[in-house]
Amino acid sequence: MTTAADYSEKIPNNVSLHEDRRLQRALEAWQPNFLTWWDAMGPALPTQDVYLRTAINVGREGWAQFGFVPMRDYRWGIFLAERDPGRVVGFGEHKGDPVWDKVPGEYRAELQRLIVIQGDTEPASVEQQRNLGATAPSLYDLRNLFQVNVEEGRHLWAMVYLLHAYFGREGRDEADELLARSSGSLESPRILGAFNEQTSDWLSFYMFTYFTDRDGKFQLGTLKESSFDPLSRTAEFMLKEEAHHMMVGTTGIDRIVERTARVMVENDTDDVTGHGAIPVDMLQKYLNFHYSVSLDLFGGETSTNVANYYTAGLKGRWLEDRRRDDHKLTSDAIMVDALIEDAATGERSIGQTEVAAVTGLNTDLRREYIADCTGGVNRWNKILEGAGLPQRLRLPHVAFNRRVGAFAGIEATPDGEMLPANEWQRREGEWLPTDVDKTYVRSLMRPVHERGKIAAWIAPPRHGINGKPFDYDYVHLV
Ligand code: BYC
Repeated sequence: MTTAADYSEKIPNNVSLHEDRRLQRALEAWQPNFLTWWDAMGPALPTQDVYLRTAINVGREGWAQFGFVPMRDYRWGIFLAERDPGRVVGFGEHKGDPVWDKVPGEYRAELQRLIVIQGDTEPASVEQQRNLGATAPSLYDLRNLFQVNVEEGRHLWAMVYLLHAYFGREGRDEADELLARSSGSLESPRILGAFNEQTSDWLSFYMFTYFTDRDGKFQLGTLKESSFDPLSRTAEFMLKEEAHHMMVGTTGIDRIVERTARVMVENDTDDVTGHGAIPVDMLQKYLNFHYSVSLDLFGGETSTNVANYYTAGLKGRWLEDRRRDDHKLTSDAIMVDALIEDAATGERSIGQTEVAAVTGLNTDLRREYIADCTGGVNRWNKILEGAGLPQRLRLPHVAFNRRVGAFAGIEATPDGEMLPANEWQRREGEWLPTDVDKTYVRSLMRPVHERGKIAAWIAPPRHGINGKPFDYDYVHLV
């Protein structure tokens, strides 16, 4: 069972940290490094305090409390979901065995790698969002940005705890490295592609929290299935916080589409740039970008890594226990997206090919993700439809703008037609944000830090946070 959350300690936790003095000391030694990183790479806008949610326990009810907190004093804690003492391995070759409380020697390297990759994304996103506070469209949005930032910080703590507690000296070194790499750095970049991209405006922020945080949801969902129980319990609790991040993205884009639609109708024009709103075709380009770089985060369509992770019981499938098969997949097959070469002519085309189910598991997860993303697009299209407009947003083809996996070496249109490189270069600006688009979006990013006010390119939210109204003083600036 979990112990009650101990909030009196330097590092709030529900893992009885005080019982392991060595671990406690190691984490307390890492804490000032974390704060130094936070000061240098975290939110740049100076604030007095922010109306924030802080995780305090893991129960179904009352797991978090709300209140004004100076961000630097946020209580970043270590919380694992309650232990299920009867839990058994749900998939792979150890299916049915009791889950592991320690790291099995033979899987040490793989588990460490998964935890490091997960951990690396958390500070990366904080770095990417560092300067957004200066151009927030409202205090409500500013508060949500900071909420996301502090919780990504907590997710970093979650992974650092696992590295310190279960991976010895190497784990401690990796925890240090998590603070040493930085997003976009040439010498020492973040591990995964999307986490080195810039998030320099709020449209990108909402697209990121919709599409990239959603990769987080699905990856954490697979880690929640892990036979390494501490990882599973950590991921389970992180998913709770993650839901808010996706709400920020979903409703953020809702509100932009709503504003655009309104300006289009009121002025009877598609070109809303003269009215300070963001045109639908520009929204589509930002969507295309964030969606395609997020598809890359699922790795190759076929992967021996993922096959090994699954067979060993380290990383499961999305909602593993709802799958109606033997959860071992030793003789199953799956169709995956692929570049097919015609044996006779050598001509290549976008198609599908059959592979062993275990090697196709990145595709399986990516498809779950795509289905989930469709939900957002349908929502935004309902807003356009409700306004009586014919425009619609859509997800581009899986081969569009890919840098990882089967389609990394080709170019394709959003409709999935292959293009020669020179044609792609000529037409890329039709589908991805151009410098002109980016300059326009950035020109809209003027701070609105007055209580109850909102920028002209986005509609106000329907609800405030924790029952508070939109015009609440969510952030006290210095
Ligand atoms: N960029 O076998 P392959 C989140 C590497 S987001 C650069 O095809 P695999 C969050 C790969 O590492 C969730 N490199 O793929 C969101 C491998 O390198 P090694 C983050 C890439 O291993 C918002 C090689 O290419 N969590 O939480 O089956 C805000 C061959 O790879 C990329 C996780 O991802 C890329 N896009 O799958 C805050 C979970 N893709 O090992 C937070 C942990 C692949 O040969 N990670 N590579 O040197 C994993 O499960 C897997 O490592 C991946 C890749 C899904 C990322």
